[in-house]
Amino acid sequence: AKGPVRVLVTGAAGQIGYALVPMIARGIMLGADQPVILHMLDIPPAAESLNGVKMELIDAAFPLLKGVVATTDVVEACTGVNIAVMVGGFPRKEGMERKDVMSKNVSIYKSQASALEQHAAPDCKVLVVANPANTNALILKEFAPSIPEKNVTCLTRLDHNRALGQISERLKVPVSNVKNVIIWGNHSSSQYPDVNHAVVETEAGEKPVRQLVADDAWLDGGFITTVQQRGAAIIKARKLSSALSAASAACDHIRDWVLGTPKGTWVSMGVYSDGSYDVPPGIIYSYPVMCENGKWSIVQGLHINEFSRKKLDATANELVEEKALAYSCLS
Ligand code: NAX
Repeated sequence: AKGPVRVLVTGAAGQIGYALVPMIARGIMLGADQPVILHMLDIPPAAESLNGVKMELIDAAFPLLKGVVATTDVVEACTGVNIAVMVGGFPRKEGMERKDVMSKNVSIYKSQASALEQHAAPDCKVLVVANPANTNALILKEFAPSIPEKNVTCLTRLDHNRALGQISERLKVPVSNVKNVIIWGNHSSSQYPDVNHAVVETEAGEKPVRQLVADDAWLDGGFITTVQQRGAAIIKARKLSSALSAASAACDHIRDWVLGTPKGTWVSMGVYSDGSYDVPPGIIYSYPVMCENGKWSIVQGLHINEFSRKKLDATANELVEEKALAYSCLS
């Protein structure tokens, strides 16, 4: 039998945390044969609520769950973790400037970077969910220099799954038959959901999404804005931001990273740019990736047309600006 894997969830008393921890404890993230020990971190005002989540995890009697650490101590939370899902952060409140939110989160991610670097397992894989996700991940990477840069990623899988969902709804095909959409860039409204390489599995083999949809105006217009604005649409409908879909996407991200992507299929992950596709190096940028043996690699050689080029550059520029803003908060 496999030994338990320690999974940290920060912000575990929040809405995404509440949806995510039972998924992890049920084996959705790491597989039905993989025991887990959950480490849950939140801040002191949420300590009582966090303890309530721990009580419910005990009450759910999950067979794979071999232990629960619920704490407000970041060192205790990070000690020995193999996977860290960083959901905790400071939310943007009405009337707050972008710089103020950035400043709060940069200081959280700077200090949690040090705790992870010093106390996590040496091979720890990190997924940042909290916004601004790409830039929080970048700060974490910069302030945890001994964690391999390939181990620090951010979540754009929710956007990727939203894009799959939109194509599935439009074509009335099962979402599992749609693959290889791409989210490029920032997890913000500047992201570029790209279907130029996406396909649908049909009885007659794989067909390009563009050919089946046969509506370029929608694919280059309404489809893109729907995916970009989906988070806002959920808030409008639910009066709360996405939680179950975000939690599910976080599980998909880690599962594919650890257990591998199916042959011929790629997914979107925010990773440290190496300059692929002429994106500036030194930012965390969402790319199409394939995973094997616990490692991701950027899918190379895809043709980028002029329309896409502009969109890849615009979202890269936003990330370069966010990076500068984050550093100005540090000085
Ligand atoms: P909640 O406000 O419900 O939960 C956040 C939790 O983090 C709270 O319990 C809070 O006490 C805790 N927290 C705050 N500071 C902390 C710290 N320093 N250490 C540990 N915990 C801390 O927000 P929720 O709806 O769960 O969303 C969490 C984050 O995910 C937000 O930043 C949100 O913007 C982001 N999202 C990112 C998505 C993505 O695709 N990358 C999509 C969903 C979501 O909007």
